[in-house]
Amino acid sequence: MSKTKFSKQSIAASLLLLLCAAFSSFAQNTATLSISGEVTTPLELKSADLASFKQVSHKVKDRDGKEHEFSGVALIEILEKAGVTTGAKLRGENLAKYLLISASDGYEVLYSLAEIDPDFTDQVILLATTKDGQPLANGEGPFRIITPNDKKPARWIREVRSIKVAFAK
Ligand SMILES: Nc1nc2c(c(=O)[nH]1)N[C@H]1C(S)=C(S)[C@@H](COP(=O)(O)O)O[C@H]1N2
Ligand SMILES: [Mo]
Repeated sequence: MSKTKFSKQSIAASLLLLLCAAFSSFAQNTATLSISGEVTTPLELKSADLASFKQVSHKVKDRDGKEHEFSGVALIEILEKAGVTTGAKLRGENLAKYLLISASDGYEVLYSLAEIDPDFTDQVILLATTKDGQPLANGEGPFRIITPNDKKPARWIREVRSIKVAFAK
């Protein structure tokens, strides 16, 4: 009689790997992005919620000079949905508002509203959900900001969890 090929240990290890993979994909699909602060409609978005927005993509070089195509939704669209002062309303005291964007690792970056608004700039800042056609991996997604005109990618914040709109004073 030949002995069975798979030991109990290797079966247990495989099951554990499968469980981990399932959990990480679950975590990616359920991670939410909250938009709060100076908004009329606070939002809690999951990646599936972004499918109904117009999809935009950018080809950009990463810090190693490698080109990647990111796609997702223009950040301004999300802000408009939340009722942030954009367009004709982005004047006077509203020009002193900023976005504080925070990631799950504690990393934070800041943008002013005028940097994002199409009345002020042609740059389309992206809330990306895919890279080279694949959903953003754990550690990068499900949401990442891509700012094509920044000369270095330090504000391309990975694993975005919250965007707070506030007055600077
Ligand atoms: N959440 C998070 N995003 C981050 C960072 C970080 O530490 N945490 N580092 C930034 C910096 S300094 C750079 S250079 C780029 C690096 O991007 P990469 O990991 O895709 O090469 O990510 C940016 N986004
Ligand atoms: Mo960096």
